Amino acid sequence: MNMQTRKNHKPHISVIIPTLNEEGNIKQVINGVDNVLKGASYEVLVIDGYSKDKTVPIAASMGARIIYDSRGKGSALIKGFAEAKGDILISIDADLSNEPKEMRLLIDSIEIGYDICMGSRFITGGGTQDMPIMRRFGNRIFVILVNSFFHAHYSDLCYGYRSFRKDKIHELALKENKFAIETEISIMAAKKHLKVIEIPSVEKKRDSGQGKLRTFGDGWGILCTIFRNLL
Ligand SMILES: Nc1nc2c(ncn2[C@@H]2O[C@H](COP(=O)(O)OP(=O)(O)O)[C@@H](O)[C@H]2O)c(=O)[nH]1
Ligand SMILES: [Mg+2]
Repeated sequence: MNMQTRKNHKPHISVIIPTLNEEGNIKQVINGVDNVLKGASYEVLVIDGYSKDKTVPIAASMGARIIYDSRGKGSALIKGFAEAKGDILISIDADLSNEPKEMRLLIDSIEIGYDICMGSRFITGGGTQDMPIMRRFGNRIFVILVNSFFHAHYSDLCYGYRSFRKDKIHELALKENKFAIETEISIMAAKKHLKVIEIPSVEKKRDSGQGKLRTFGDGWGILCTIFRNLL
């Protein structure tokens, strides 16, 4: 491919949004995505865990493709990755924690040659307003473990605002159904020596509704994932 062709080739982008009872947020999330991607070629996939509220009708009325999954956030993302038609895949939460305009950096990073771009709350320019002290502590410990066991240099781990080169995603052979999915992605990316870049990301407070992550239950799951991958 010569430079001219590359310049003219607009990548197709798939935005993958896992949802569970996000009726108070989903409209604004999709609006935010639409605003930033105006003029680009893209699709929005909502992978819903059988929400009991109006999440699905709202998302469908805004043109999102709806896919159902009953197992958890990880399983929802894996299904989204498999169904996505884009060259660049973006995972973004449905609770208004992630700033849509940061997608520009997520997209650019893949376009300039990285395989995965990970938002990080813990490098200059990043931050979080949605992380109680125990989670902050747990995340830090997990970062240290993953970096030392898998020879990586991550600054953040349990954060789902990321982008991926589509043809690299199958190399990760992802299996985690729950909240350990981000950890599994980071570990597999290190094991497969993928080209990873971190960009600063500011995580805002969840807007409406309840967070589903359980600090201790899911923290234990993440720890198990780290040690299982050592074997
Ligand atoms: N499909 C699906 N999505 C989920 C599930 N649990 C959480 N999510 C979504 O995953 C994203 C992150 O969840 P959240 O509860 O905000 O986790 P936290 O930010 O880590 O506390 C949100 O968009 C949720 O709606 C689930 O079981 N299935
Ligand atoms: Mg959240």
